[in-house]
Amino acid sequence: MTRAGFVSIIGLPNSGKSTLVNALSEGKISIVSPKPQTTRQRVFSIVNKDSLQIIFSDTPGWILDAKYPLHKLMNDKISESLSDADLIVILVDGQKGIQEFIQIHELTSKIDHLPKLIVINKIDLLIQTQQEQLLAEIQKMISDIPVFLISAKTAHGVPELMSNIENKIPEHPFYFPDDIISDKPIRFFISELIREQIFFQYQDEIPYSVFVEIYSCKGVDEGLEMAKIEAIIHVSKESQVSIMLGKGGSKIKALGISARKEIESYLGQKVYLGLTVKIKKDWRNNQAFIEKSGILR
Ligand SMILES: Nc1nc2c(ncn2[C@@H]2O[C@H](COP(=O)(O)OP(=O)(O)OP(=O)(O)O)[C@@H](O)[C@H]2O)c(=O)[nH]1
Ligand SMILES: [Mg+2]
Repeated sequence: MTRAGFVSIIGLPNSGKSTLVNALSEGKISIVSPKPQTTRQRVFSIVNKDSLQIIFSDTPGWILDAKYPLHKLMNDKISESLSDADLIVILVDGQKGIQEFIQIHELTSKIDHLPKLIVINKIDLLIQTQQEQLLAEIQKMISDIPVFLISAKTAHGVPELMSNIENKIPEHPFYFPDDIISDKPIRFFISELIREQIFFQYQDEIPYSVFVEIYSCKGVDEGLEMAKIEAIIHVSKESQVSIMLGKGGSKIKALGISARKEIESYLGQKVYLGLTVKIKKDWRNNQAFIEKSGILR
């Protein structure tokens, strides 16, 4: 008999959800950056082990003061991921202390029909007494949910968490063929790798103001010498075009080089990457456009 199930990782922005999904999947599925609100949509990472299939659902961080339609739609993605979950993993940034736990606990306490695990992350940044104190404070508030202390970054505590998750997966036929690792197409991962580099190389509003569209993607196949990928980086206002480009095109050139390297190692082949910058005025406020374009799909 096979077992299969959906596990939703939820938490506030920057708590380490994508890092954890990557650690549990032993591979890179989700992009990670030091800035909050990196993940915009729900990303499945599918782990297959003999007769067991676990589908981890990485979600955007819960945005407490959703300002833009984009933010509201990101919150909707979290609700969507809870609707079909078999298990919820509530991730808390241990460095933020009990306050972050209280916030996420308030948001999730209404969900009482699903099993939950509480995971305190980033314990590599806490000393032993801080870890013990936080654990005690949490256990004082909830007594019926297991609590794990981990570091998604160093993988400390991750194998124990994984085996606990595995034990909670119900008997069910596989939901996906056993040779695929995500529900998203290659184009999605390519656009995410470019967006990840934008998070690393640009400051302030820029990473939040862009979306990356792959409009041409040819020759993606490890057997071929080179893939040719053309991407458009859409910004939301005029002034951001020159910031994206940099003096004499220096910034976009550096972005192209680093994104190409990431894509090459992801695809396992040489890549030509063409980048173009365009304006899609104020797109984050344009709900119809966000829905139609598939940015969150
Ligand atoms: N020291 C330390 N840093 C961590 C750990 N886990 C994640 N981080 C860092 O925390 C930052 C945010 O990690 P992400 O995985 O992008 O967090 P997220 O919850 O997916 O963020 P959003 O998608 O923006 O909601 C990154 O700089 C990570 O490297 C950890 O266990 N220890
Ligand atoms: Mg993320």
